[in-house]
Amino acid sequence: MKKVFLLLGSNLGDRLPILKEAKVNIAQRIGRITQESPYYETSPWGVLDQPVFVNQVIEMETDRSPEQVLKTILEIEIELGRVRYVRWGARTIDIDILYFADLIVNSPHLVIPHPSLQERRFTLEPLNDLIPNFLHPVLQKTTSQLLSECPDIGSVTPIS
Ligand code: PH2
Ligand code: MG
Ligand code: MG
Repeated sequence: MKKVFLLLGSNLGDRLPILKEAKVNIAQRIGRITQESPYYETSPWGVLDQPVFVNQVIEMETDRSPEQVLKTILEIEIELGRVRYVRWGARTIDIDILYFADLIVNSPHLVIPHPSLQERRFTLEPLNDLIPNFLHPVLQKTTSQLLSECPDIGSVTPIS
């Protein structure tokens, strides 16, 4: 079993029910969800003129390969009606692999750890809730170090 960390995001439609539905599918088809961060409302990063996101990081365990997990994630995104019009633009559901245990993957379709993780407060805050001391296998820094060095000033606010 490998520990996998996924970032869930939505900024179109019924954001929270969509994330919950995504987790039901993830648990059924990839593996058990073992920890969840709070939900956060986060200001858009990259393309600023779009609705506010809901983001959450989940920890899960799986015996699948990174490629198998990616394939299933893409299927779940499509089944939940993913629409995406532009890069970094609005979408109903986005599921990204942040870490896959301490594996390093560099293939044309899949890069792990997620290459932008350290630039995004909306990723680092919920990740830091779960694994502040986990060492990024490439950058060799903990989540809390990455968070304290992150220049992103976007807002990340827990939903009560
Ligand atoms: N995802 C993006 C681009 N910008 N901004 C926030 N706040 N949250 C996201 O999940 C997000 C984003 C591309 O996947
Ligand atoms: Mg993404
Ligand atoms: Mg994605």
